[in-house]
Amino acid sequence: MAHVFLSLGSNLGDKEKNLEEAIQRIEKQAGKIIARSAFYKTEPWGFNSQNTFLNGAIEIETTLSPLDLLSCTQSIEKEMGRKKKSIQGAYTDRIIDIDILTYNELIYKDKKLALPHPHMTQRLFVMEPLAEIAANRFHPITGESFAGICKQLKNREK
Ligand code: PH2
Ligand code: MG
Ligand code: MG
Repeated sequence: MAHVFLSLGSNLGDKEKNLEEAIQRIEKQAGKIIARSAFYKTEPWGFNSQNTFLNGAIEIETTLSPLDLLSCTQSIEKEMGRKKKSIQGAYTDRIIDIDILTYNELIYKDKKLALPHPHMTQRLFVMEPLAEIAANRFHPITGESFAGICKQLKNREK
């Protein structure tokens, strides 16, 4: 069994319902939900949009390999109606985004998937929900606790 942290985000439609539906589908198709954070209202990061986000994080237990888990989360995004991933490399509004943050302590990189998620430590909308459910877990590369990374991001914003 692998322990995996996932980040969830939605900034279109009924965002809360979208996150809830994603969690249900993940539980059915990927594995048991071990922990889930509250949902946080956040401003779009890295692109301009009128639509604020709702973000959350969950921990799951899965027997899927990292690449099978990626196929699974991508097909859930499609089932829920997500269309374009990006327009010319820029982020776009989305019904649902499911990102794999960490998979055990695995460090991995190919064309499709990089673990841990390469941008997670720069994004408060990822680290705040993650630190809520996994304060004392450690980033596989930097060795810092998720709570520590989150605290640094918050201090930087001040
Ligand atoms: N996801 C992005 C880019 N920007 N901003 C917020 N607030 N929340 C997100 O989930 C998010 C983002 C790329 O996936
Ligand atoms: Mg994302
Ligand atoms: Mg994504």
